[in-house]
Amino acid sequence: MSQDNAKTVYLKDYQPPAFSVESVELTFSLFEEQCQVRSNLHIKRQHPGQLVLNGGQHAEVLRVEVNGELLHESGYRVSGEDWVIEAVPDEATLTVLTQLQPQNNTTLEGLYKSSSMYCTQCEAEGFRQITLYPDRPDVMSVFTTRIEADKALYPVLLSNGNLVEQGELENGRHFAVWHDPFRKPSYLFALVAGDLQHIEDSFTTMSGRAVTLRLYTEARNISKTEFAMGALQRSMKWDEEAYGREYDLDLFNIVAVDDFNMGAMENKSLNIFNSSCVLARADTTTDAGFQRIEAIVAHEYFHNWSGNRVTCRDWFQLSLKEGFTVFRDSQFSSDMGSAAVKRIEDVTLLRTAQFAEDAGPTSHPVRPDNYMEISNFYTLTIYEKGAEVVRMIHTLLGAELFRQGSDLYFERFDGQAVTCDDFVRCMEEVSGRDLTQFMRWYTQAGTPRLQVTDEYDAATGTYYLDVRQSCPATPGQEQKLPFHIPLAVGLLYPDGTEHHLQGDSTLVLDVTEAEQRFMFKGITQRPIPSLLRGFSAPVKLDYPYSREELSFLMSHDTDGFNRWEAGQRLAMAILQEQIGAIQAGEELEVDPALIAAFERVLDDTDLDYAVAAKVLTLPSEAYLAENAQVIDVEAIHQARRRVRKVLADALCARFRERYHATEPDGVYAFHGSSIGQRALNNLCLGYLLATEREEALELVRQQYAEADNMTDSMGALAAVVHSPFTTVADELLEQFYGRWSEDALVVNQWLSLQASVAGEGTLAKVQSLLQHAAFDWRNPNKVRSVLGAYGQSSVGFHRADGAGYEFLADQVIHLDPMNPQLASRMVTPLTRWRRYPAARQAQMRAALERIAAQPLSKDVYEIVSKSLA
Ligand code: 0A1
Ligand code: ZN
Repeated sequence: MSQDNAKTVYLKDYQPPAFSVESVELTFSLFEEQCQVRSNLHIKRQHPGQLVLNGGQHAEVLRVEVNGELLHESGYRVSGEDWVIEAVPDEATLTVLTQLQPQNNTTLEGLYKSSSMYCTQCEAEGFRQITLYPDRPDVMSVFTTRIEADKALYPVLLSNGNLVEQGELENGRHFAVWHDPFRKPSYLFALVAGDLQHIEDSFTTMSGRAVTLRLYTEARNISKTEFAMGALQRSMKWDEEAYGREYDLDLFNIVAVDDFNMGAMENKSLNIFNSSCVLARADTTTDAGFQRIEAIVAHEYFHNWSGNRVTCRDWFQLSLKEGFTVFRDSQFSSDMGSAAVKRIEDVTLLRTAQFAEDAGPTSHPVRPDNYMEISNFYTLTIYEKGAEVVRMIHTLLGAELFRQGSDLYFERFDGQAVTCDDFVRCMEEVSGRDLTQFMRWYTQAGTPRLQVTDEYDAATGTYYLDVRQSCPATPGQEQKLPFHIPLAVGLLYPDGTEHHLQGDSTLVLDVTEAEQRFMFKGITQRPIPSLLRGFSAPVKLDYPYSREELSFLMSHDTDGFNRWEAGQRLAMAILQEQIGAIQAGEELEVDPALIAAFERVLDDTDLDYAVAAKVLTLPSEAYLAENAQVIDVEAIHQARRRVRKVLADALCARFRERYHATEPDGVYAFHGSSIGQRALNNLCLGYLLATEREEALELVRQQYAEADNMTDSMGALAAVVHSPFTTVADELLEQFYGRWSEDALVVNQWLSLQASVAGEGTLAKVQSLLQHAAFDWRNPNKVRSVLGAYGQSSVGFHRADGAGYEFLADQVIHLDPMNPQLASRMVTPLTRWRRYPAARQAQMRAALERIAAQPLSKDVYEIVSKSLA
């Protein structure tokens, strides 16, 4: 493992840039063998210090001039990616000429080729792979971009801002000039050149300005663009209504590209999307896929204010834009669909994946104070926990004051690069609240634990809640100080009525001490507490609920989220005792309380279908693993399978009834009630198949044959692929591939379904998928569909012989030289080795050590070295 390039950057070392870039003119000359970039920077001194530019290995510097004079070797010093230019006048024009080979750039950072088009990805530090530049978010400049390319091959030439000029050149070439009037950091720069089709629509803003909206893609995908266009219009409207944010240019472009490391990118007025996160059609995309696309389109659009107009001072502040924008997109999704279901999904992701990250070797605060490779910090902690932190501020202040705080933030910092403190200070100012202690959410890592007990004094009608908080040590942070935790509570009486606390059914308690007692007066009977309503803080909460109390809350809690949560707690307790029994080699009856609870839900035809489907879904193996002291993959898998089968057998008739009763009529439509119907249908189908009866298999075949949409096709296919009916599974998988082999996005769903099967045979299957014609190492979606899915496949990956770990290590080593960002993501499952029993720990460590023995990218080096430390 080499440490040469793995330097740690610290927040405490932040210095403002010595020079600003007042404006920049870029000229890209695109040719098949190479591309040249000429850049003119108009710089101006702001602070004492030297001019530091950044240059990456993909940009070969051909020439640098200062005010038209060639810069000689004595005039600069290069250290790593930093070019320190000596003796520059306080105002100057720098000219930089670089040469690139985008066709060979497999890292997908900077300028690269995807299919037949050129595109860019500059966040976080990709712009330095294009030209020498002060590539840091606090240098904001006005960009003018000229693109020259062959007209037949690249008829469409796009960049940020407005098209100001275009025309013909010699030799069948043409050019376009784009000007973006808004100052922006280099990470928001974008360029696209290709043979693209587009759809066009418009949006009239609240002040009456007409904005042209275009969505570009290669011709073969044009039939999948309409949904995203609608989602964009809904987002623009919502941001005006909910946040008073109006779009600021006359044109907004989205481009879909096949090879992309992340989901999408918010480049100013030229959002670039991974095609999997923007292209959709009923026959190729599941309901979950549609919802994801709507959320990502909104997320990127919302960045125009939370990210672009107001950006981050440095990359430690990444959650300033990401946490806030995820919070905004989740509010949008709640408003577009079911708020209860959206909250359940967000919390599920947070508690399985983010909590696991926060308990592992790469745990970091929402505002980290150091990093080696910033690309590794686009994490669930920055995004999802960051959103929860903003959500807590919203809970503490209330909707109205929060909106005032956000208005103040956008007004005060428009056009600036700022910090998380600046954001929180606006919230303090409008509310008069002191959020000093609250800031610990930004600086302390780890998931706090709340231990709640209670006491009821019948004589005085007083009820007490005793809350103790703690937070486990995380790397570099042994001791934690108490957090400021908004704890939303309600009190229910045994007859199902609710005690009103200060006139409201829910009261938000400010938990600020390590141990704290809360007192409630006028309580006429011992109540059942409904704690952490709506999941008001990203914590783990313990309270000694009895199974009767949980069943009671499942039916009577007035908080929709906590009704679901009570069911999850009940199921968890029952699954955990089954795990214990399996480990002890004993047979234990599945507590009939769970069957009874499920039966009540199945009988409740008034309950929203989508919510019912969530309530009837057992906690995942990943969630069970996250909550285990030591992860016994086998026992977890068996226990969950067993409980599922017991529920399926006991309630078979009910599942059948609901399956038929909720058969959607008419053709596919993407709207609330039919999404819920399909979710509940597919859930019932899954349970029916879990009975392992032939008649259920017939239902699967029938649904698969008759489906007019991907949700139902995939529902049937997934049910059978995860069942013991392997012959039928293989038959349908083959049929599916035969039908969809030309559609890469559908094939990806087919790949990941097979790679995620929980079985010994999955490794061999995954090995053969890597050889399949449909696989391509250079396409991150393919790699994620196979390796990413495999790493999550519980018993498929965590084989007793350790072959899964060996295999993953080999693939990471193979991938790293091609695409470090992606390789580094693929390592994640191995980094969690401390959570497993000793034998598996040793095997996982050995796999990590083998990776560590290779020459590695900074990306993989950081993750591997931190997880071995
Ligand atoms: N800012 C984008 C996500 C993104 C982040 C990093 C990237 O490259 C390292 C690419 C995209 C978003 O939040 O959508
Ligand atoms: Zn984002």
